[in-house]
Amino acid sequence: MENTAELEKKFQERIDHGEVIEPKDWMPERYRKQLIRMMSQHAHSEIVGMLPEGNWITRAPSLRRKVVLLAKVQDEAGHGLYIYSGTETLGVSREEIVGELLSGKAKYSSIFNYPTLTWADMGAIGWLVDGAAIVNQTALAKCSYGPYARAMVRICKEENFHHKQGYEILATLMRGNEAQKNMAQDAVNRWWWPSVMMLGPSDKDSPNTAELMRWRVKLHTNDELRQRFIDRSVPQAENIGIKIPDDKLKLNPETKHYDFGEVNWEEFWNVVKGNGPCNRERMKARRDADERGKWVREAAEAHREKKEKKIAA
Ligand code: BYC
Repeated sequence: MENTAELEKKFQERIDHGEVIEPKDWMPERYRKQLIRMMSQHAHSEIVGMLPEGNWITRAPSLRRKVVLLAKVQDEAGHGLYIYSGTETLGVSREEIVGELLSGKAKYSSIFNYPTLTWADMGAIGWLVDGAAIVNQTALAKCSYGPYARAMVRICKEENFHHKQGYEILATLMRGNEAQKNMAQDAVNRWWWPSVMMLGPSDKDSPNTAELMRWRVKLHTNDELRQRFIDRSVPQAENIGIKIPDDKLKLNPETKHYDFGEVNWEEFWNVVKGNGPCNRERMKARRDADERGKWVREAAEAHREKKEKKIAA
């Protein structure tokens, strides 16, 4: 019988050789816990993330826009469900992880605590929020835990569609009249910095990164991904005449990356702690939905019990 230290050593060797860890493989308890934390928070973000955009389905400016937005919001539900299923492979139940969201113990992404004030916000979310998510999730598609990595492959394909539809909304508005251009610019002014923050605290304030990188759950640090997101987004903004609200943004000829201004980390932590503009509203929406769905769960349970009794008889 191998002791824990030997098992941990072998586990780390598997990780270092680029092997994929599957649910029935031995894994350190802390690896399991970290994945449950990260994956469940990711799943919650997908589900809570349906709310800001769901707000505009009934007010989409054309039938085409409504159909596309409906499909996108529905995709987010699907993402949440794959990731919840992936999390369950680690030995926790759906009820447990959803319960942690509803009790306020588990987090979800800070970005979804901002309001969607105009139609242009649908463009800014698709372009910036999905854009930041793709940068993060393309790396997660190569992470060491098989079920999470595989879920990310499909999710990234759908996120690319979301990113393009958002960019197309903004590009269309930027070809419109002054009011439409101003609306697009105003949306980007409001969503840029929260999107930059969404990639997580700066590396010096990120307690989980070192451990997650050692286990190849994270392949890059938060700051590395933030830089990648900014480098990709600036030329896209220039292409359609959008100005990014950062006076310090400048291509550094030496590093070939964009230098950027100071992130307001006080705002970020304030939102993470539950004091953003829409935290209370989002949690209320999820708690109300849970309450409204109770009878369906009870009916399904009663049906299961009846079926089991029939089989046993
Ligand atoms: N918001 O040590 P750190 C989408 C927390 S949805 C809130 O760097 P880690 C979409 C962090 O949890 C896609 N909290 O953590 C859907 C930790 O607290 P705990 C969402 C944040 O795990 C609908 C503490 O701060 N994507 O695409 O190494 C419509 C210290 O942070 C945030 C994911 O969830 C934040 N932004 O790195 C449109 C990706 N950032 O848990 C689009 C999966 C940090 O110790 N997650 N915190 O109490 C990850 O990649 C990583 O967990 C993070 C954080 C980069 C987010």
